[in-house]
Amino acid sequence: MSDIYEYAKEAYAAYGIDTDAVIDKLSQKPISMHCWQGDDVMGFDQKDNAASGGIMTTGNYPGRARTFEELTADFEKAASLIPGKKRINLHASYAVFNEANPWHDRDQLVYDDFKPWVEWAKKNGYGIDFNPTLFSHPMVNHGLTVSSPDKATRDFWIRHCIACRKIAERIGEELDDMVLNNFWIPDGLKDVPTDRYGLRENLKNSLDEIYSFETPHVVDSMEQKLFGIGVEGFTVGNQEFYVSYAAKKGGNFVVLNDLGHFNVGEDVPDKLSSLSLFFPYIPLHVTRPMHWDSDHVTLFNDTMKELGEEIVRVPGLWEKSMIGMDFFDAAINRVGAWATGMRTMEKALLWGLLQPTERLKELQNTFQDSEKMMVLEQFKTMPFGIVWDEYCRRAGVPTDANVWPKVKEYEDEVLSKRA
Ligand code: RNT
Ligand code: ZN
Repeated sequence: MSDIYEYAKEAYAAYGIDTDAVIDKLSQKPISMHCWQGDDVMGFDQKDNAASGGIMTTGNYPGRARTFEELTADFEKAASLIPGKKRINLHASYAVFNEANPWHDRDQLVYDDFKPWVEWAKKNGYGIDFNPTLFSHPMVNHGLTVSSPDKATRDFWIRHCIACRKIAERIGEELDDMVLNNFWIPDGLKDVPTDRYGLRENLKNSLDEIYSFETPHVVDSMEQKLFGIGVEGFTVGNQEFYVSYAAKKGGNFVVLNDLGHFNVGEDVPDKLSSLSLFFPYIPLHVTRPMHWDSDHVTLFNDTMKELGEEIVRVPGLWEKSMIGMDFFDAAINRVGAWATGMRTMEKALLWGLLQPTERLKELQNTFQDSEKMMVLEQFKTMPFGIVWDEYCRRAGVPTDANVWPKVKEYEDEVLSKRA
């Protein structure tokens, strides 16, 4: 242990914060790393399928993963640069097809299509989360899927969603774990709606059908959005719809908050304490919106610090939060993107753990506002970076200055050789 770490340890100990205990706690909290940063959300099931249906990736940095083998290799490389426990977040579009398991469409997916992922995850000690893929597919009809007025369209996607819940359940059984199965349903209209109710009624009826059977290993979540690309006029699944739906269903039905899916100025960290009073799980998609839901790589900014603070401050939220990342930048090295964004999340949690939480609560509740303000200021310049470095060292991953050299080495040796 370095002298400098001893210095930081003492500095925090003076305020009742045990940095060794903090490091241990943080190393046990899993973060779900999304598979889709590695290949620009293309997936394996459609030919050279740029993301469409409400989302878009921009850039063409060389080295995109094109196969299961490449994507898992890149994921493992990135994981070796990130401290802490990891899960992998999979989309249904990443079914593994080959000669023995020829292509079939999304409404026909079965567990075996994902078996290679499960075996790989077991080998690496990763948990798995799952997502039905209701975008980047020819059956997205006029921007609509399960809420479409067209029955054939609705039925196709209902079959897909049911297949996905069964797959998620089976993954949970195989891993003896809870799997987050998150629905992001892109349905919306390009221009102003004239029948909002009808589409929302379709969505409700479809969800009732999709959720008509029990899946004890699955946390069923729904992800709201303000608007999507090409569907700027109206989104069927807004926050009120999904919060109401999940609350009525009860049990493990919850809403997922994506940091990029709200009005500018609306604050996701602020929402967590409200949801936490009513729901057993609080899933998140952590991303960095720029002007809109642009899904830039997360950086250690004020929103992220506040997120870390809330996850620590809200009673039970450390356990209840299911943190997943959701950024995809095709304009920069993708392994570097994963490493940076995931490390940011770890930093945010460490930031939260290194705040004098109890004291700050006490100060607010006894109206000592001046002191509260000053303590908050003081903690901005505590030796946070030293504890972060020590956490990385104990996890056997590089400190910040040494991440890029490792990424560059992999780029030179592996990524740049991909035609
Ligand atoms: C889109 C949603 C959704 C996707 C992923 C790929 O706006 O955030 O979560 O980004 O499912
Ligand atoms: Zn998301």
